[in-house]
Amino acid sequence: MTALDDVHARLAADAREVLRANWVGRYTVPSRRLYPHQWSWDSAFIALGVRHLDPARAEQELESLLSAQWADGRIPHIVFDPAIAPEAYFPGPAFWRSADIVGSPDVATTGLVQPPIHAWAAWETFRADPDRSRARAFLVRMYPKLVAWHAYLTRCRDAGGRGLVSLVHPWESGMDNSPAWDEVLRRVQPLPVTELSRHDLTGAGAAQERPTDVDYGRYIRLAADYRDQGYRDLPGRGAFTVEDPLTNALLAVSELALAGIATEAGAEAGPHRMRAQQLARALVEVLFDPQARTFFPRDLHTGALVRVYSVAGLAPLVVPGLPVAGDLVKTALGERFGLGTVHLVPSADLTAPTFEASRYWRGPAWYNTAWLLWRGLLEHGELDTAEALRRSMLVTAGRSGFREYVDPLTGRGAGATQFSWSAALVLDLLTDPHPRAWQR
Ligand code: 2M8
Repeated sequence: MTALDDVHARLAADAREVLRANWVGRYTVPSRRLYPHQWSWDSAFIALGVRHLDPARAEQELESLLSAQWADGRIPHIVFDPAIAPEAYFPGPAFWRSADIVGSPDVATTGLVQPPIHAWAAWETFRADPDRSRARAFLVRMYPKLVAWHAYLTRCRDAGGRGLVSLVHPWESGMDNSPAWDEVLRRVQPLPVTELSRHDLTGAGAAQERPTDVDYGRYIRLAADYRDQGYRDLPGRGAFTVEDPLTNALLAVSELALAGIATEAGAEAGPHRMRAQQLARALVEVLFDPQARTFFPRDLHTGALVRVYSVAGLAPLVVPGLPVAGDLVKTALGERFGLGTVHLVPSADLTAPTFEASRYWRGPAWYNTAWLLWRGLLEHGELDTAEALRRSMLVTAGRSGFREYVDPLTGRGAGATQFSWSAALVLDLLTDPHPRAWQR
């Protein structure tokens, strides 16, 4: 064993320990203190790592999330654990009142969604141990639920009428306080701070690393409005209605995964491949800016692109055959993201006045978006750049532990410690450094 093997073996052992400590019997909490329930896209990233340790547990992670699916097909962004005190997370079940909605599950949930990476995670989980997974009919059970999930997004969320999914709340993007949302959020009147019970601000330095009270006032206002309209989508647009490149790119890849899942489940793969192509085409036609060499979100109130760079604009690199992949790689390597010269990849433009190295999604580098970029680079044959990014993730995790995010300039860890998806994705990088591309 070389010294590096040794370091990696220790890192993998530490990652396994985080995932063990955060497992609560049916699912994994993102963080014991800050996020003590089940989160939608967290569980998908967690399954991508846990499949290497215990594929049955990765299946259970996803199945437990999908058992809270609504009758309309949506997968809620948080599934509340009834065993956890209601005041442990704000806004909790009493705010969302999901039980009032016909077609909501027995367990309390939010009514928002998160980026649709679930079919991709289910497919990779299956591939970790196909024989055992087939014996449990995992994909046969998952297939109709995942179809219903994508159908909800396609049927109820195409507010722009161009074949793309739109989001109704910044929390749906997974990148809550991204600078890309600043301009759109300005039309939302924030609730006063006296109406917010923020539990996320306890702990040293937390206020400097989390969204501001004004942001939170707007998040709660938007969520309350959506709740008060019974979580109904079309027709009509709430104050925040945007098409997001990361969400739509993950949906395209998940449709490809669904093609594989369909074949396993005895259904037709063709329609899913076609839908993946339609999404990829619409992404480029509607959200790509050739001058800026990146994707931008679109504000459906103005119909215009929001020309604010963020890592979400690079995420479509995960889509196989993307015709503008070369442009995205150039942007990633350029001064705005500094790929190869910084730790991981920053969530927001390093050169913008809004850049903040330690404040949540306004600059810090996150393991999930770096992992997506890594997969995208591999997909498009950028092997050296991909490997450098993988190494940066491993070295940074080795130094700062499995923090929620890191300062991209110094590698200093911030946010929650023992963060589940950071551990899971590092484990994936260590166990599966040369993942199979879609074509193979
Ligand atoms: C963060 O979002 C939640 C709300 O969903 C929060 O701030 O309380 C985001 O980083 C999101 O992407 C993530 O899924 C969630 C749990 O890790 O935390």
